[in-house]
Amino acid sequence: MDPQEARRILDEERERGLSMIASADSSEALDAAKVGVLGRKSRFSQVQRALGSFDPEDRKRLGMAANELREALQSALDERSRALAGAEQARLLEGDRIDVTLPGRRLRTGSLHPLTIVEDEMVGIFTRMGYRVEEGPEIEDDWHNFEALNIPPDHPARTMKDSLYVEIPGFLLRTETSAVQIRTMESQDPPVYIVAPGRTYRREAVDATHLSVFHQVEGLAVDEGISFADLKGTLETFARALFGPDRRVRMNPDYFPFVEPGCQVAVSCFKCDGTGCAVCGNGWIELLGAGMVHPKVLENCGIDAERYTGFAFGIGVERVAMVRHGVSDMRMFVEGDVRFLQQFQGAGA
Ligand code: 2NM
Repeated sequence: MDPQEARRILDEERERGLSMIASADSSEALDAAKVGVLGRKSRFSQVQRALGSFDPEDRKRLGMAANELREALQSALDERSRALAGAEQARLLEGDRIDVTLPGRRLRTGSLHPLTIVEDEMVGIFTRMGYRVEEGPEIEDDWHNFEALNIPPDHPARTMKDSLYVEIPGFLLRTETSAVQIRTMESQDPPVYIVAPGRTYRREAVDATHLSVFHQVEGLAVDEGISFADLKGTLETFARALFGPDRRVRMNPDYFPFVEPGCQVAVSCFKCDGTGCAVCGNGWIELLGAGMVHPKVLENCGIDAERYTGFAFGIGVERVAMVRHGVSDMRMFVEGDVRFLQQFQGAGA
């Protein structure tokens, strides 16, 4: 290569390089253009390598021209690079554009199930009176579910008709939470003041007032000198906490094998105050069963029935929830219809 040719190449490379740089439309294309115009294999580098063979005058002149061209190309590269980066940024911003004035999407919050709300409320009334909460297994054995509760082998509650048996002989789904009270009396000495909330099972046709899976809150107080008057006062306190301070409690004799005497308990109607209306019919709302714990039940649990007496009661959670919230059909609690459940949004929390 002679000086004339070097000069010509530099002139051509200026023209070719600037146009390649100007037409690069991505940072990859720009990188390729840089290699093409200034890289080791470029014609520009060939000129630089040839400089050493020129005489001093030409070497100086063409060396300066080459430097000047490299700087020109480099600044064109830098400028193009900035332009491409700016365009890229603008494109990303356009794609990511958000409207901060749009209203947010409303979160769909869940809520407690109405039965949970009512059960919590019932349990809370008793814990505030000093009762502790006890829980137990939903699969029970014959002893805890029947035998210890003074339900003899030929009692109708024992037959396949009323109970749901599991495949292990001698075990069944508990038909009431009383088994929890038995377990507690077996393992703890009096005084015992407990409530046992939980799920219970009966082999029963489902209708507006019956479910085969339902919930109870049962209570038990065993101490020296516990009387029927204590039972009435306790249930009165419960009824007034749940349905208002003016409620009265009525007790009618009833039979349960595990209590003696036993009674059916009704509360004066919170709507008509006992005169009779659409909510109650005759002024009274039957709510629960109760009684004095049978001495045989105490003895079955190793408690001295000469020294200790006790009362017990069983309350249906579904029944209370229906009365409390004006629900006409018990099946509503288990159908999972969101329109039903939403009406309890925010309650009980
Ligand atoms: C009821 C009615 C009356 C009851 C009795 C007991 C126990 F374990 F102490 F014997 N627990 N629950 C009872 C008494 C339950 O439900 C309607």
